[in-house]
Amino acid sequence: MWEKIIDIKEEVKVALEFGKPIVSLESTIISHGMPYPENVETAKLLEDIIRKNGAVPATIGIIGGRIKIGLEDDELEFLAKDKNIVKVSRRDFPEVIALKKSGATTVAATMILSDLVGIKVFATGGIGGVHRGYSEILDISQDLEELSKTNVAVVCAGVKSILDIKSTLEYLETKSVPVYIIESDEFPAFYTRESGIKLEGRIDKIEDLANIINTKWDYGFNGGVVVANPIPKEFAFDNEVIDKVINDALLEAKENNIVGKKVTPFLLDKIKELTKGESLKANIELVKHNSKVAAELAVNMIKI
Ligand code: PSU
Ligand code: MN
Repeated sequence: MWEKIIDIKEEVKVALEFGKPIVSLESTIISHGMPYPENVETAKLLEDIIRKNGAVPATIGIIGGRIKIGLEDDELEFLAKDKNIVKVSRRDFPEVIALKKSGATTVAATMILSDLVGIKVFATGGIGGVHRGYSEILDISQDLEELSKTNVAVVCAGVKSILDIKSTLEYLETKSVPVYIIESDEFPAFYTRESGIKLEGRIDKIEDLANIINTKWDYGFNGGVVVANPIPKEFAFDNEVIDKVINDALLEAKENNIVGKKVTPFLLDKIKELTKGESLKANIELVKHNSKVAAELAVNMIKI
């Protein structure tokens, strides 16, 4: 069924055919995570970084009900600019396909499509998770459910403290999702290298990580892998500064009764506003770094 609605960009098609390393990228970060024109500039930059590091980039999105594995420049521009792009996670696929809508794929949706065509490594900024106050309002991202069953390694800068990071990590453990951290003993919190949570799973050699992930899937241990890559020191925020900003953003979301899939984009936008754009700069730098590490991982997974 899927073949009927999927278009694979030539560069990606050739890479798949010849077993070359490929890294996928999501589009929610473009449509709902960053403002124009920084979003489209960043999207193109990430593709270049992946190419420079020996892999082929595949930015994934949905245009008029068709699944695009690798977006052309005009399609990227459209997803970056148009105001009616649907934020697509697992449950939204039938609607956008049937009604021929255009959609930006979340971490969950990008994992589904990556796996479908055989892409094993995916780079993004941050994954969704268990929201703060979940005991009152049960807000848990579909990203976590997807990580529990879909064979894709997601390179991210950890989890933002708009979320309950501890509960997110417990949930991942419950769902048997391995978490690895690049060159650190502490799980990173997106804008900062620290979250106060020390974990096992430190990786100092990317070959080791590639070996572990290949082994996981070779032996049938299905499901995703979280690769947490701390933001480079020079771009990291001060813990106290970002904590205050996030608390203010959370308060505003509550006051404005923001619910469902609008919560995360609302908070990201508020954080950007409250940091006067500094958060956007950090966001761009960390996702650049993640793209580089993801390309290295994809290259090593093929070498072994
Ligand atoms: N976290 C970020 N930036 C993002 C997202 C999350 O720091 O852009 C996006 C990703 O696409 C992620 C989605 O998959 O939000 C999660 O949304 P929700 O919390 O509604 O599941
Ligand atoms: Mn949610």
